[in-house]
Amino acid sequence: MDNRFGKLISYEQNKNQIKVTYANGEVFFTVVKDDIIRVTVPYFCKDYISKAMEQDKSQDAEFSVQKSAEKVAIVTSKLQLVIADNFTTEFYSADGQLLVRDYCGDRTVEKRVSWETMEMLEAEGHDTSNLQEDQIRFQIVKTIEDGDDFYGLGDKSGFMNKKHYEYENWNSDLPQAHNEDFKALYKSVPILMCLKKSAAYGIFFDNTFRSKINLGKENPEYYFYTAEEGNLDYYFIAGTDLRDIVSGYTYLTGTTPLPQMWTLGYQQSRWGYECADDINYVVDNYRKEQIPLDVIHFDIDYMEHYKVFTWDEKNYGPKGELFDSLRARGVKPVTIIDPGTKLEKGYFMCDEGTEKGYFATDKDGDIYVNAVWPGDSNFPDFGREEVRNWWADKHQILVDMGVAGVWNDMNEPASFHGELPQDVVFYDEDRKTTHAEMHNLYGHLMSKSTFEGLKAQTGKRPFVITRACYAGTQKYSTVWTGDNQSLWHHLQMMIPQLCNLGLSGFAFCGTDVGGFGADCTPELLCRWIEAGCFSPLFRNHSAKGTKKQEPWRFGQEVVDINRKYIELRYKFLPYIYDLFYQGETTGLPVMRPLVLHYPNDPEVRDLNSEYLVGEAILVAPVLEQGVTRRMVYLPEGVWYDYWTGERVEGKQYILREAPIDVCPIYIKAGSLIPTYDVVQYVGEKPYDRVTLLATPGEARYTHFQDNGEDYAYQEGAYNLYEFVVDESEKLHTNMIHKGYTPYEEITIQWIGK
Ligand code: MIG
Repeated sequence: MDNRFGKLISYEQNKNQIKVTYANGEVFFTVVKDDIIRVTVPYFCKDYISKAMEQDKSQDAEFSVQKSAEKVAIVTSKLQLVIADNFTTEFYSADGQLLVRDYCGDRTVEKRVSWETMEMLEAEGHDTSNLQEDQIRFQIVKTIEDGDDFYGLGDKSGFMNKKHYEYENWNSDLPQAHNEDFKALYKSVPILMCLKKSAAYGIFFDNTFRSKINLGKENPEYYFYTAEEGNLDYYFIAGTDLRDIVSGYTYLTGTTPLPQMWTLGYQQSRWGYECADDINYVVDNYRKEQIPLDVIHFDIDYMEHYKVFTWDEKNYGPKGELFDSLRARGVKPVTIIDPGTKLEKGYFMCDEGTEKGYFATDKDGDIYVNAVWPGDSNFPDFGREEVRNWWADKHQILVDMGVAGVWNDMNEPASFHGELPQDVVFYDEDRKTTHAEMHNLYGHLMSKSTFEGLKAQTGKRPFVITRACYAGTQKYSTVWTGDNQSLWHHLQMMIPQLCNLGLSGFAFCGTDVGGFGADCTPELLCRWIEAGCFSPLFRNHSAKGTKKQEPWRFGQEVVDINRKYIELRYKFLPYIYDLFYQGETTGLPVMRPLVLHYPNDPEVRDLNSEYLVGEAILVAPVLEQGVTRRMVYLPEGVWYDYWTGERVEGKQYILREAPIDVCPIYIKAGSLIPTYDVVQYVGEKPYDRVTLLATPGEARYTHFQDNGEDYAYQEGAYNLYEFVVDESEKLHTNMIHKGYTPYEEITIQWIGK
């Protein structure tokens, strides 16, 4: 509600859009589909085109509009919206259950401290952002009902349930250890999901300016969302539980596309592999220790003076040579690319970008300069298609050398001499605008450009990893959670952070295994490899100057434990790949919080220490130093201990022994899980046989098989198998679609029998 609007006067319908006229303003309500209504007040730009969506997502949904006594109601088969004076809205489910309504009282803003006090607090190094007056273009305030819990919001730090916390959307590269009181990290994914006692809804706030969301921290009676500029523009998604909300949200912003199979293999990285020998040593050691490895990452060290799209021949040898030799060993090279291009006459990126006017400028039109790794640098204006195409084309240089994927860093954008001023000029296609609007889109648009370049140049499914992004970036890129540290509480944060990213559309996400900053310990690396072995992006990465973090740096026991869990990962690859294949259609993530599948179980609403892989696998890793047994919650149903085959009844807490080499894993009764023989890298041997792990009970499972690399599957070059286990525990196989070389052998292996 907003008092400035005044009395509701009339409404006007134009196809699926209802314009409501108030005494002092207009609001547009668009029925996108039967469970999604968009609400817009075009304060900023009348025909704003969302960057999160690639096209208008409106369907021809049936709905009716009724006006009675100063109220307008929009009714679809799944949702009812009642609109009243002062832009007051109430959303109900189809059966009349209240989902949410606008809060009609005043916000109880706490008294701010004086400027003098503030200065003293700042001088002492305290964070005073809390105490400053908000800059607000608009605000929406909605009620929190008894039993509401909140999820989603991308990569925010802290716990699974976001209730009673406050966040900001402003892509930020903060070097301190990320804690649960951090308001913003690298990504802005403003999809809020509310799970109620027996319903759910989502609100996607599609605004790229700095915005805030306060989920009952100010007052437990309401939550609010504010933005500094832009349109009030949100999509309301109605559903029964979080699955519906994920589905509605990814319907709007897109699902994570099926990746190449090898990108799901194990990856090693470090900032500080300074020459070809460093890289060769690491790769050869993996092979020697017989620990599978698919990818090696090249951090900024590989470039000449950190100039993007160059290669340091002095330390890494002739272009292409090292990459060829890595590929001969089955290892795919991924190189980092930052957006800042060195300001240096004679450097092709600088010359071309300057001449063509591709860089952001200050408000007076001079090319804007700030420092990043190469020193003074310029920032490509990715908001313009021409610039994105130029940048995309440059990837040919990398592809020609043999690069298999690209890792986009520093694209918040981060800068060493303070943040880019708000008024630096960027474009939204041909509309001139500022950093204030484009900041949160910078990583999104850079990833889109990278994705399109790699796709055109290789014909393969691009492997892009980005640090900064916006809603919808999942269509172009996988993400990692940036600079975590080798801290137990960062291992603990991995589960809620990746699960919330997954709910927010990013099925392909991961954290730096072992921690990026600070020094890892043998025990922490073991527990991290165990906890992370089902995380979609599975990469060990660490910072220059910290303790080296490859498994053999910590002794034989750590090597053996790493091998055990990395082999487990390779065994389960076809299952993870199937989850991606299904997710491309459903939007559901690979790594899932239990609350996604057990919405009616109060025990799982705040569960931060366990996760599901699809529906069949439950992982309950040890996340604390020195701990060798843990309490595991199993939700309803029957579960089988993966290691011992023991049958355990669900809906209870159990105590599981978990010495340093054991990560408790449970398989749901009536599951079929495809597995492959362990290889040292994807492509070492043909995947010509599949073993189905089965737990007792009737089961049905659909399995996808293709070449794992390109888009041929979209033309039918794949197999789809339906496996059924009947009540006599006999396996039946149906080929539902045949378009690829089938397996030579399909076997079943029982757990718990
Ligand atoms: O200012 O490229 O998050 O993964 O190793 C640090 C060096 C820049 C930050 C990334 C990290 C990467 C590092 N980068």
